[in-house]
Amino acid sequence: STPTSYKTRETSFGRKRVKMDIVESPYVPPISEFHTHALSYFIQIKLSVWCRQPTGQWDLGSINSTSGEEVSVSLSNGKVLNVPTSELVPANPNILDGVDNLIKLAYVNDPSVLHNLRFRYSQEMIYTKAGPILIALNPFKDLHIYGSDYLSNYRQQLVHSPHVYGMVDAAYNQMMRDEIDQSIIISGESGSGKTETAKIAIQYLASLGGGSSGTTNDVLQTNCILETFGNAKTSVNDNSTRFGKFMEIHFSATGKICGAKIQTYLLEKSRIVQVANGERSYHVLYQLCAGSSSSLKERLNLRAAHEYKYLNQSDCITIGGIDDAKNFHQLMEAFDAVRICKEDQELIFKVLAAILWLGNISFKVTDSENHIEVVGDEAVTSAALLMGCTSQDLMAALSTHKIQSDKDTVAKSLTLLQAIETRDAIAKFIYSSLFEWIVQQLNRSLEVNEKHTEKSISILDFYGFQSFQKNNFEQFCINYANERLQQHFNRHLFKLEQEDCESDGIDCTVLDFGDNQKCLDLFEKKPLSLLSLLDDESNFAEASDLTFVNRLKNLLEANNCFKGERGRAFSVRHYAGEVLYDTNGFLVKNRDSLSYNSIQLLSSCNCELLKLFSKGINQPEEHGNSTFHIGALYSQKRGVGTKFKDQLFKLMHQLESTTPHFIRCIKPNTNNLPGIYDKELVLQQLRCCRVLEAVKISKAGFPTRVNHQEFSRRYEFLLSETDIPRDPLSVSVAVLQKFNIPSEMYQVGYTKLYLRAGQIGALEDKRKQFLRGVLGIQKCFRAHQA
Ligand code: AD9
Repeated sequence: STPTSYKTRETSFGRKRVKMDIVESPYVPPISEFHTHALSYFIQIKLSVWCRQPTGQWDLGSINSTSGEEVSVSLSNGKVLNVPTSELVPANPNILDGVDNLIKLAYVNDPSVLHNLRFRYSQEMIYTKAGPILIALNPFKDLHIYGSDYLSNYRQQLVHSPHVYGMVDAAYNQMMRDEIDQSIIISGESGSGKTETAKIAIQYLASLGGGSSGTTNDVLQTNCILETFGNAKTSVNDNSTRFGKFMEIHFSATGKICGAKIQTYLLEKSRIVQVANGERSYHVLYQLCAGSSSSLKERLNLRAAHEYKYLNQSDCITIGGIDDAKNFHQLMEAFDAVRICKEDQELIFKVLAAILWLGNISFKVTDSENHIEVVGDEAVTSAALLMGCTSQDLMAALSTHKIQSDKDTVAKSLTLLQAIETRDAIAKFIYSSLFEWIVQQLNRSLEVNEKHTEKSISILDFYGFQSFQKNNFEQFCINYANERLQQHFNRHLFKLEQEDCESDGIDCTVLDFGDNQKCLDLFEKKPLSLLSLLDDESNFAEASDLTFVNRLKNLLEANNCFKGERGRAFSVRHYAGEVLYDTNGFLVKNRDSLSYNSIQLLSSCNCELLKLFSKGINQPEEHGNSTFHIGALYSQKRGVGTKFKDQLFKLMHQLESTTPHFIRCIKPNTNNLPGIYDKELVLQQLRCCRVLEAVKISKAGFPTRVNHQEFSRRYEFLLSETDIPRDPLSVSVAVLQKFNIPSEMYQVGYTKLYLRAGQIGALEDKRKQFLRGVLGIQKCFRAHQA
């Protein structure tokens, strides 16, 4: 392609207005779509195209001829199809197969990106860059790409292929060089590899920041403890993290780890009392039953896991290849390592055993209205003993509801459903409080020494966007968080890129792929938002999920991200797609409080931990005339949703002050098997994390900037002597033309050449090839002479 004209125009360059020469090249087909007039170009030089089959699958082919909007295509399998142009997108030349950064693709579209990732995956190259993002495909098998040799190769920058090590190394170097905190934001759906990736990142940091202090080991042990208490087997992942985790790792001026801080979000506490078939509750409960010594068992009156209802309800007690007893010993070692004393360990185990026994407490219906009394068996005596209360007090708390009227207190019997809810609410409360308390202890043990800490690298491992057939309160919170994280991502990629270009005076249109502010407003903009209305309704004892959803339908229709659906449902247009939420259980989950009786019980217990936990409760007010309600009446309390929003704001604030690095984990198949690449599944995940858009934005930018003198000095020799122009600017242009760099890949500034990502790499390859050729000729020549 030869440039047809030089156009001089004025543009702002920094603060000065300077004249710039913009090169206009002849026609090159658009990057992602076909227009009819592009087709002839493709026919002319026999370029490949991707053709969408009626099944939705993309096949490779080439265009034979066109007639109007229809095109005749020969597919690679020999078939000839007539399809409308809308079913075609350009394919990349073979030479680009398996590029390590998607921005090196000439054409960025769904099938090309899928093909490239698949090509790499089949060769066990699980990491690929997408502009600044690192894509990590779960290999579902151990690859030999980790460990000390790799650590040191990346450290010494001997290898450059995309890898978590490479990304973390870059973050570390940036931290040391610019003295700016860094963050590594890992996202992806369940089982995609987030937790493993976070561990690989921590492993790298540990290897850098090691040294003599025990802090590095503490950080690793902390991870082990968190996993034991916060991970569980689910139907998709044997070791699924059931909470969001933000770990700040602090470094001293010399770059050694000197402390850490953990924050956790949204622990799935319903798992304690309710486990779906084939899944498990939290690992620690099975480990305790399997691995405790006989004396500990005796002290806790502990049985085998299958004897506890909370554990045996799902018909899944063990996990293939996992030794719970052995892991229990590792847990105790980890506790020792982070200096959680034996007394505290015993307390923790006691509380866990109390939860297990609570779950075994059963009820007997005593009348036709389903009122109950507690069955006074071993479960009650064991739970009461472990909790440090009398069996009578425990039974009373689980079977009656005290109503305080003006004069005296009346105890009313609970129905079966109410009693079960009360028992389960206590168990969930105890476990989640225990989890928080353990996190506090870990933070104390990892304490960041303010005197030594200089800078930090944080790692965020958070649930990815979720859209199931039925979505509940949990998905509501998780997707809201993802909406915030997405905004952070957009801002970083899009706004920064734009600001940069504008201040450099370069004519670059940064693609805007939509702002999700409207959806965030729907969640959080007062007074009429999903979260504020949820809190409002939660404060009415008479409110129900139905009154809640009706208020949403009446008040939020103006926001076009909201849509009222039939019955108790509504849907939200998220950045990653529309999600239907069923409000069933929203109010109870948002209130998340205990009955007055339960709180009284916990605060009267001898067990220090339970007493402590009861102090931190969102106490419902004692109120006359109230009908039974877990949590009774509320005086304008902030619910789980709003508290989570506050936590999230704090997190975003922290992230804003860091330089972010994004890792998107992708699950290539749902069977957790190596070597299987399900294109549809991968595509769906790429869409959820907007990888394509990010690549397009990065491609739209001009990250490489070289002044004409430097550029011409390096590449001039590639031109044949007759066509070397005199001035450096013209040399630059001639080199670009000679190597057919498409005009959309560069802009020629007054002093500098602005190149898109990947272009300099391509020229360097040409340069190397050329030099190799020259060396080869010289060798031949010498051999000949000899
Ligand atoms: V969940 O949201 O916690 O349910 P994650 O964290 O996304 O999920 P996880 O890291 O637990 O997924 O990975 C799931 C499984 O994939 C692991 O147990 C490993 O068996 C497998 N995996 C993930 N990444 C790697 C890897 N880099 N190398 C080998 C891996 N196996």
